[in-house]
Amino acid sequence: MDINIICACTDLGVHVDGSDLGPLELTKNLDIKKYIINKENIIKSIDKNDLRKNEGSINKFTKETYSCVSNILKSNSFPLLIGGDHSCVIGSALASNDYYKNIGIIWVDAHGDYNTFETTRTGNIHGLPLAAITGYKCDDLTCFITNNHINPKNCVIVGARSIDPWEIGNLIDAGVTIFTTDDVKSEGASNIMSRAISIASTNTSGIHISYDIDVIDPIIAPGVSIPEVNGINEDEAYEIMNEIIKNKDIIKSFDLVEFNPLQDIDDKTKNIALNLLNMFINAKM
Ligand SMILES: [Mn+2]
Repeated sequence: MDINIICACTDLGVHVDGSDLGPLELTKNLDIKKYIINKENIIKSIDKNDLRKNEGSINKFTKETYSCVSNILKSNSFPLLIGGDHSCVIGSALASNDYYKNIGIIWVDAHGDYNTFETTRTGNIHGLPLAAITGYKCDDLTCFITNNHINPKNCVIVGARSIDPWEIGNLIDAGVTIFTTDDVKSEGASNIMSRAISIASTNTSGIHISYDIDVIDPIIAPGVSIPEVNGINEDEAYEIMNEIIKNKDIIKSFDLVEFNPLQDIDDKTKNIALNLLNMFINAKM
């Protein structure tokens, strides 16, 4: 299948700078049709009391990614979005859900990304996208593109180890399945991923994968904006990808996000991200 890459160059969803530089850094040597979406040129809000940081610009960005991914799907190509902070995938996941009608989602991430404007303490919108995508109290981030959301019962988080106490209530209330980093370590990455795929694919037309590179331990992958200690190791990161590849026919769209070149050390994170990307591209093409 023909793959099209969307470079989602934004860091407006987090107070740390640099994830907007990730997409071009990762794709500069890739000979694949590429669309580049740049963040609006604004002075980023880092005001502690602003609990809706850069909301207007993020919504503009979402509109652009939504229409870009929709067009790629209509042309029968596969959308591979490279972020950017995790706020950049609202448009890609919902475009895929609208095109295929009813998909599931697997969120590989150290974080839950399931805050709302009521529960967020930082106002960083990269902590809200999964709630928005599954229609949990974040209509302001999605209503201007679609009224359809992904069913939270078909939503699985893999590798979580940093979920805010007020965020966990949202996740339980919505009915999202959570596999923690400890689950991955005790049951094995392949097993957990295969269970995740089974939950996300039940009564759906396919799966959207959102792979946040901060799921990996920051000692081996320091190049992220919000690192969380005690993450999965490199082998586990590839095992997760291999399980995705095994099920590639039901994977309808894919994001790889949160690589931050300004935080990277000796290209450690970049090299792992490139390995993951190449594994997927080679399998899917
Ligand atoms: Mn994330």
